[in-house]
Amino acid sequence: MALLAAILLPGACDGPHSVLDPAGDQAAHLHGLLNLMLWVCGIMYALVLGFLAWALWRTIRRRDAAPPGPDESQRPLRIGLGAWAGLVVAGLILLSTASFLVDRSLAAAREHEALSIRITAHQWWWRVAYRDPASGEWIETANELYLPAGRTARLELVAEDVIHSFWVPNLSGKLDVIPGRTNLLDITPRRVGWYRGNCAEFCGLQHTLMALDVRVAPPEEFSAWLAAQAASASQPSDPVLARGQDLFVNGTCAACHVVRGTPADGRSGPDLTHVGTRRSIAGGALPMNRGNLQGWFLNPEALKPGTLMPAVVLPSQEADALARYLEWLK
Ligand code: HEC
Ligand SMILES: [Cu+2]
Repeated sequence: MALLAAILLPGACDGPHSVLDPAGDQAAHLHGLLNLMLWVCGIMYALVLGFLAWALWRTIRRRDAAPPGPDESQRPLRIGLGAWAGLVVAGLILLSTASFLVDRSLAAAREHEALSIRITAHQWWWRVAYRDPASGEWIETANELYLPAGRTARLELVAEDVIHSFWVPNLSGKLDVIPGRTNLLDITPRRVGWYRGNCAEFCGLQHTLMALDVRVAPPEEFSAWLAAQAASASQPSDPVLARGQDLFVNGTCAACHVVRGTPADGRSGPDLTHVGTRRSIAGGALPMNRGNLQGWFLNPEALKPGTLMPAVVLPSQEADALARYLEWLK
């Protein structure tokens, strides 16, 4: 399974990614429905094959016997056909009812007071914004979604450019993310862990490198994480880090990226205030570490051809200082 996942799922977001292993209420409901459909359809299919085999066997056996007389009763055939039709109708009613009830249960969580998280899909990354419980301000991060276990989160999904689709198979079904409208998806995660999410609708060249790390955290871990994300970046005292910050703030980077606590306030790229805390970079393209950060900003095209982030030309010492600064942004 792990090998198969490694082949099929590119990039560094490597948590579980399966509808067969639900870790939240909505995924569990869908999994139940899937199981019911498999059983009902499986049994029907087995019955059809069984009757077919029986009919063939009867025909072969009868070929040598005398042909049936005109007076042979049609009653068993009629009863059999009637029973079969009844069974098919009952199966269809069962499946429709179950599907209707599951659909209702997916919508039901919407009545509770939920944690609102705004997710904006971009080519090819996810902007994730939380409302700070202390200040009421929006706190942003990217390509990483933290959810508290046992509490319903309401995801407000919007797209900035083209149609995407949000999908974390272990937690819920997929939902299209459409420019110009907000789609709501409720998730009630139960099992603590890391999961893999991704874009499930072809959205351009780098669609496959549009994954996100999803962390279902115990409530205390979630609150601590949110408080840490809400803080602005601090001022580095180390001269190399200070040089890195200077390059960032006064270079091109600041035109597209925010680092709260510095003058960098560009909005077209991911918020990098705490980029060093993330598990991967650029939509799960690479694991987070200093070497990968440097490789990324020196040549993003090499990794994600078509990406909207331009390369930067820097002497190696400066590139190193910039990468150290990004890694230090915890
Ligand atoms: C024209 C706008 C633009 C400029 C200039 C720019 N970036 Fe980006 N950056 C982006 C976009 C867009 C992404 C998301 C790309 C993707 O994943 O496809 C990104 C992604 C990143 C990421 C990965 C973030 C994450 O959460 O995965 C890092 C790190 C980064 N940029 C650093 C830099 C640095 C350092 C500079 C300056 C040398 C810079 N960027 C200049 C637009 C820009
Ligand atoms: Cu997409």
